[in-house]
Amino acid sequence: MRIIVAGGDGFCGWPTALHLSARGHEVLIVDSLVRREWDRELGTDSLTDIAPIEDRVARWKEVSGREIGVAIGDLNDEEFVYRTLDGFRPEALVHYAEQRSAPYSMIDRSHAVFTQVNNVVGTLNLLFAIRELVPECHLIKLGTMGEYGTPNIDIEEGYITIEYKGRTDTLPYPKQPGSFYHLSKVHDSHNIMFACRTWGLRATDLNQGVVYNVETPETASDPVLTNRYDYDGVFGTALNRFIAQAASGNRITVYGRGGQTRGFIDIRDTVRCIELAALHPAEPGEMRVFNQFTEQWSVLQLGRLVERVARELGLKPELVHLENPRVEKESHYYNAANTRLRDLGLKPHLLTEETVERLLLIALENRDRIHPETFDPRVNWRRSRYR
Ligand code: NAD
Ligand code: USQ
Repeated sequence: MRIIVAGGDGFCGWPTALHLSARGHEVLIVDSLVRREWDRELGTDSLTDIAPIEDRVARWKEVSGREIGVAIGDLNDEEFVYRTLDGFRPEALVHYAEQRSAPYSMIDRSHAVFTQVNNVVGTLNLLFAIRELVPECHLIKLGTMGEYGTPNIDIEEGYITIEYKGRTDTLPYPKQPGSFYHLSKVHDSHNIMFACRTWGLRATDLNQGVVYNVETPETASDPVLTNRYDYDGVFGTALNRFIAQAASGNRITVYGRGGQTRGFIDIRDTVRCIELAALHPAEPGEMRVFNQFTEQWSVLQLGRLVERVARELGLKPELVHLENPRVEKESHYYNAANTRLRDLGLKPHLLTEETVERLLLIALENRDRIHPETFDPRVNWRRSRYR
């Protein structure tokens, strides 16, 4: 299959491009490399030393004999988008290429506006280009579990059947996102649903949970293929961040009471989910929604798990409850469906102490690269400015 991986230089996109290439698909990475610029803007860096994209694909060709194409450009540049889709004629397009940090979107007005324009306009450009150039192409779009928020009822996969005043309908599940970033994903979902309904496009919206771990068999096969690992207060996410904190002798920062419960997924399952979605495309006119996570954890449970495994390795982690910089429920009901990807054949890697230990060892190996001053949360949802 000819597959574009938009955002293929990023944390999820790079291992996905390798996974698909290793399985014989013809892959084109599309990326503006803007994520590397945000590191410079924030004074942050990947825990792991990541090679430039040109070196990455050159080494992949040496170790695998397979070629991955690269098109550097911005999805907000419509001419670039049209030219790229016209040249490659994708059968599937995996869309990861967005600003994905909730704190980054909450820094101030300009970061909120940038996030929504970057994400919503990029997706709109793809929808129009697909309609005009490759209407059969299956759009595989990364959404987020955070679109749903934390309602006091079970979360379904995208749609809910409601009986109201004697009538019944299946409608989009209500959305209560918790940041301007998460809102951008809701706006994307609406635009994609409209494009499928109106133009007959086919799309799968993958509402992914928080991704942890860093390696896949392909990224671990050579140092130049190493994947990105974010740990800072803006781009770092719950489990990976706690690991870097514990390994470097810094505090494990649970925000508030820590009862915030989310869906989590191992990066090795992320790449497999994308492949499963590509191999089983949506029908024309259909926007399918799959909840892409494998298990639920509260952040306090994760913090305690990291603390325990770190102690077994002889480290002296300290778990603290910080005043929550976000506005979110810290104790709530959470029960989300996630059967559709399993029905397609996903066999989850559930979180084990061995995985936590392996991640702690990776963090210890890269300890010199950690900038402790970037751990503290510097973005506050209430004040909306960066300090
Ligand atoms: P990332 O920031 O590591 O990668 C995103 C990539 O997209 C970067 O390489 C960046 O340069 C590129 N990009 C951004 N805007 C672009 C644009 N306008 N044009 C071209 N390229 C652009 O993010 P990630 O962690 O790999 O996440 C990938 C996707 O998965 C995102 O859409 C995110 O919302 C979603 N997601 C991520 C997680 C997670 O825990 N990491 C969880 C759920 C959903
Ligand atoms: N949290 C802490 N301590 C920390 C960091 C986070 O307690 O040091 C808490 C947050 O307050 C939140 C939870 O952990 O309650 C998750 O935060 P996160 O930063 O790990 O994840 P989030 O902001 O939700 O965003 C990440 C990705 C985003 C993706 C989302 C999936 O950055 O791209 O969409 O996970 S989901 O959470 O399902 O929406």
